[in-house]
Amino acid sequence: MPEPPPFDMSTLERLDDLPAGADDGHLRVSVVIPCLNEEENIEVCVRTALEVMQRAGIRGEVVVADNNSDDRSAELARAAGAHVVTETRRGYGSAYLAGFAAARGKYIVMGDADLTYDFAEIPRFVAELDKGSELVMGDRMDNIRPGAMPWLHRYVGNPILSGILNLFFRTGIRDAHCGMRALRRDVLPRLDLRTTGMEFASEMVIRAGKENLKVSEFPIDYHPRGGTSKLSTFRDGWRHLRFLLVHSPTHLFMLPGLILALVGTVISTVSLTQVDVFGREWEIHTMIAGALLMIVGTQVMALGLCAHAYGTYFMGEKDAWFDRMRARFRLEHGLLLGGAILLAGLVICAVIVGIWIANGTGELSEERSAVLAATLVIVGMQVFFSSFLLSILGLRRR
Ligand SMILES: Nc1nc2c(ncn2[C@@H]2O[C@H](COP(=O)(O)OP(=O)(O)OP(=O)(O)O)[C@@H](O)[C@H]2O)c(=O)[nH]1
Ligand SMILES: [Mg+2]
Repeated sequence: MPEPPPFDMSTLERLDDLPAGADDGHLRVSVVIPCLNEEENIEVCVRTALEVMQRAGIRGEVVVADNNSDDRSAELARAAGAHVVTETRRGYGSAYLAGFAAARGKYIVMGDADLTYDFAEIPRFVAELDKGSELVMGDRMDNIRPGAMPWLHRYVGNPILSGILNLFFRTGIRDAHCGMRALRRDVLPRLDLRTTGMEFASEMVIRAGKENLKVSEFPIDYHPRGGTSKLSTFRDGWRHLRFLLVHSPTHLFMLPGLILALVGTVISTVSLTQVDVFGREWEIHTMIAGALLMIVGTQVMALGLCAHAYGTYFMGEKDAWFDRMRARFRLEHGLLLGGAILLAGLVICAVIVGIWIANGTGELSEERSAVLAATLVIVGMQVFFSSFLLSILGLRRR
């Protein structure tokens, strides 16, 4: 990024008598910059942002959310004309939440304090918001300058995490981790952002999708960073992945649980019916494997239903699938289903005891039926008691 022309401090429109976060109808843009030990870069970032806005005739401010830097970042940012807020809790998300709380513009433009993003793009982001977008995302993927993004992030981390994000949440956003973006400040209450780390980037995109915000995306350049990176490949990658999983009970529990239970059912049926598969019959060990999968599968699905319930009742999730299920099935349906499965298992147990008695209580070789009976009893009890747990979760729903 070229060194910007000197910025004339007298044109700064800092309205320091306004409380942080208060509305000022005339301030159009707050550029919010999270900053942790960026003394090499912060001054240029702040000056460029202010200068670009001044030139474009945009009445704006720069808010630097300093993450309690150990270096001179805060002092340099202040001297360059930024409003500096300090957030002692570390983390990209924590820094942004503090910066957002202090921002007063109608729009917020976000960008790192590391010279990777070109703040000359600010007016383009503002224009997109003016056209009606509520969240505007930069897309770096086709314009990554040499040395700007490590190979592992470019070809592995980013595509995998963005792919999973779109598979789970269907946002259609190509570069979900881009740090340069813009949004209307009045959508923040709807986004209700909470995460403290790098996963904040994903949270914003997912929440925007769930709230049906009008989102647009356009290509921007991504430059090599000044100073040292604060991103930790595996820790931050895992935080993103973990965030995606815990916000999608369908993909974390329901689909894997369903697949396990179905595969278990097929395997058990093959063993029970003694049909020829791959040129041989499959005996008791196969039956045990099938039973294991059926039990684990139902357990995982039951947990998934509880997770859906919790999300719908207490986290304000809009979950059409769960709502349809709820409209169709009541506690008593679950109890009847669980009871019926349990009863089927007990009947098979009784038959096995009957055979044993008929054989003079001597030798007994009903292993596969016994495993089936045990499986049905376990699954029946799971369904029965999980139905009660689901009902308990709904007692105090909001
Ligand atoms: N990771 C991290 N970044 C923080 C924190 N607090 C503020 N930041 C700022 O958040 C921005 C993003 O961090 P970067 O280190 O640039 O991470 P990145 O953009 O994902 O990775 P790079 O490609 O290396 O720039 C920078 O401006 C940091 O100074 C924090 O606690 N952790
Ligand atoms: Mg960066």
